Amino acid sequence: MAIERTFSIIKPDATRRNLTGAINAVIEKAGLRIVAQKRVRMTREQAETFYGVHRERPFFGELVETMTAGPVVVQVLEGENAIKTYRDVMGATNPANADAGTIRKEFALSVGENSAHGSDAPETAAIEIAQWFAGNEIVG
Ligand code: 3AN
Repeated sequence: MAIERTFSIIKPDATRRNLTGAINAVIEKAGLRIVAQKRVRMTREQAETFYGVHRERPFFGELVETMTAGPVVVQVLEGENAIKTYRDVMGATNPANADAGTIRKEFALSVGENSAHGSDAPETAAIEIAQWFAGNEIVG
């Protein structure tokens, strides 16, 4: 399996509760390397662009509100099979359905405030990484 990169967001519900380090510990324990990271405040426009694929979904407004409610930590994670590995480490979208030990089971508040985002495919990972990081900000 080739080394892959994925894009991660530690969401406002988690930064608000001072969980960045705890989530990073889960990420690193899973064998993923944090090769880029910065704390930013998403603008409404950035959140709408980022989640554009969900624009027609009934929860889109709530999603944009939630993602702009406080600071986020955007990250690039690197490792073998990083996209699937991180999806497994995050757990199910709804924390009620997430497995024990996953980020969402341990930390998420609800399906809307579910603490972490991870890319779902190589194509989206590339687009999401490019939205938030310049090439020289990623140091593998
Ligand atoms: P995932 O982040 O697990 O890939 P998606 O892509 O289906 O899940 O949804 C993107 C984000 O939209 C979720 N992380 C969550 O914050 C939010 N979301 C998804 N479904 C709902 C819902 N039913 N109600 C509120 N927010 C939702």
